Amino acid sequence: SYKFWSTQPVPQFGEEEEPKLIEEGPLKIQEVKDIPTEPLSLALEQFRWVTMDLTNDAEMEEVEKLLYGHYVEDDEAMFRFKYSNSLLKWSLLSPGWKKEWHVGIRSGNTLCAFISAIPTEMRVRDNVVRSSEVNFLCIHKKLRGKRLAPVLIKEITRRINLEGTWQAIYTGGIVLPRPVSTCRYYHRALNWTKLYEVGFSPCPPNSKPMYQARKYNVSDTTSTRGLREMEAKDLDAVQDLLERYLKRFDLTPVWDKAEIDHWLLHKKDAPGEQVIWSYVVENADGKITDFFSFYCLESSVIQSQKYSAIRAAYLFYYATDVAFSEPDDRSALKTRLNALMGDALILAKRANFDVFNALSLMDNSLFLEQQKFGPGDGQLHYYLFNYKANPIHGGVNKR
Ligand code: YNC
Ligand code: MG
Repeated sequence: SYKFWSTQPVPQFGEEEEPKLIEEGPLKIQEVKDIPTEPLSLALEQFRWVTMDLTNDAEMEEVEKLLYGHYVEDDEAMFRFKYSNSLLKWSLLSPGWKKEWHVGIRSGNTLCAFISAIPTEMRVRDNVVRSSEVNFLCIHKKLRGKRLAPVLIKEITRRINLEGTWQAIYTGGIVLPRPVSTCRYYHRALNWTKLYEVGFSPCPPNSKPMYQARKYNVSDTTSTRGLREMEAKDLDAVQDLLERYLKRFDLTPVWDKAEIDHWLLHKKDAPGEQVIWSYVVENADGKITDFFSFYCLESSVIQSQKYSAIRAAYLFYYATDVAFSEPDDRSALKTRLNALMGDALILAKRANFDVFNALSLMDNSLFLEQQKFGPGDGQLHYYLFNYKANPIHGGVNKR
């Protein structure tokens, strides 16, 4: 019943779902010379393809506005992701970004649909795969249900293929053929009263708002000795630590120095709002033993007199040496991660976040409960395009 997705090089439901191990790799092999050099035709006359120049403030603002009004909402349509200008720059102008991969459709002069990709290298178990990360698929609410999404997806596929890239990774809240991994969102209130007032956090029947607010109190000061903001001088140490830590997982990005710099290091002199918060732990010998990071993604509160947005911190990458010094000791790792994440909550609270979000991936199960995260209703499915792989438990992060 997936009219479009059944025609695409992705694993279909029903095939090879038995627990036997399959050989991993591409589903379909193609060559650049066979890829059309002209865009797909847009059946409807008023529509035309545009390549967005996101280094141009006015064009970036158009994308921001489209997403602001029409991007992802929760099931009850209470909240909608609100990507800031700086968050979009961080997400879409990452090292190696290509203008051709920022694709829009205009109707007259109005931007009414968008899809994007950035280049990235991913490791699926033992294979490092040149690939793209597709994100920000968005169609104006008035143009929904007209089969425009498949057209956007085919067009971005063509543009990615023209660069000799044949694989993609993408995520979504809906079920499509066929997730390689599925995670759940967890939320940790930092400003419980506000979350309650906007309808995000219910008050359990056996509790009272006052008790709930107290339950989610965090202390003012962090407790990990040697914890400080990450700086440019830490790039090598963080890259080395993260690379070793990520080897423990089956689906991860492979980042070079420029990507570590881009994705993790906040530039104090950069204009706009801060997007990424990264911290390291430096021990007495000057060695970096741990690091963690989170980024800021607000959600518009669609109906509220009092608040227009929720400020959410999303746990991003982290790593700790404890995983190697005590490789078989889950309890040592658990203790350390709880100390680090307890401090992350304090720092996020200090930076005025209302809630701290994390997914059920990496080693997060070791601290979610202890740090008072609760499961949300949202699931996040991970998909690979043109790559068959055995099911994966706990891998990448997304933005
Ligand atoms: C979705 N999120 O199943 P079938 S996530 C992929 N991802 O096809 P129409 C989706 N496909 O079932 P509408 C999808 N949502 O017939 C729907 N589809 O096979 C499929 N929402 O098209 C759907 N952003 O145009 C169906 O649907 C077909 O008008 C129906 O538009 C959908 O960015 C959408 O949630 C999502 O703006 C654009 O509802 C619209 O409803 C919307 O009739 C709010 O489309 C915002 C929203 C999605 C966020 C994201 C990741 C996107 C990944 C796309 C797939 C990339 C594949 C890899 C390509 C590169 C390959 C290489 C190399
Ligand atoms: Mg449509």
